[in-house]
Amino acid sequence: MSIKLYHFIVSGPSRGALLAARTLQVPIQIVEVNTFKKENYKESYLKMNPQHCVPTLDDNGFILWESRAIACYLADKYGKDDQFYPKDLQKRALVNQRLHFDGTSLNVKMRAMCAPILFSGATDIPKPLKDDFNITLEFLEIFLSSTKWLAGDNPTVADTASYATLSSILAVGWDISSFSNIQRWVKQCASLPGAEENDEGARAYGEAVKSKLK
Ligand SMILES: N[C@@H](CCC(=O)N[C@@H](CS)C(=O)NCC(=O)O)C(=O)O
Repeated sequence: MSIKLYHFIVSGPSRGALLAARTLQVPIQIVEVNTFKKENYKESYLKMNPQHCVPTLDDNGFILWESRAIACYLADKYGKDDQFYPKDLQKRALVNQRLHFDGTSLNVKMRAMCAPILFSGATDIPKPLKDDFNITLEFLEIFLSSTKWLAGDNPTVADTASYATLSSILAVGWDISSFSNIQRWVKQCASLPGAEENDEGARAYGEAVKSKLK
């Protein structure tokens, strides 16, 4: 009986799923899949996940990918209480809203800036993309103006996913000095179980991007 996470430490989504597992204290066996070396295209991996992305969870034969779906599944199945992913309909809906904000805005916009540098030979980030990302951060700043964590008084799957994303761009050197709520929240997240491990991967991501910037 083992729960495996096919994981690449450089990948924000992969770190997001692992950070959720660490916060929930779910024992996880990590299987490294280095996407820079195209290990995610091996036949055995494609058989399990034809979408060839990391992370992928194997919970005793139950296979699941999409980092946020993995985090929610782990919280529902292994959470000792329902704080990390509430069962109450409206509390959960708010967590889902913040979680989807990460999945459809924060992370997507960060990738739009960094993927061309990592994979397509770009050497700088176009100003419109930078401006757009800062607008997204303004929303995050507003969310954090009324609550300690993204969706209330305690950390949830929305925080672990968003922190995995934000820590990557912070490691690239993004300036958040004008966002005081985000700064406070980043400090809180840095004390979550598993945050150090996340930050190590974020630094690797940051170095990979910075090494290709002009
Ligand atoms: N929405 C997905 C994104 C997963 C994703 O794109 N992972 C990247 C690494 S950050 C990957 O595996 N890229 C290689 C590929 O898709 O072939 C999630 O949150 O799990």
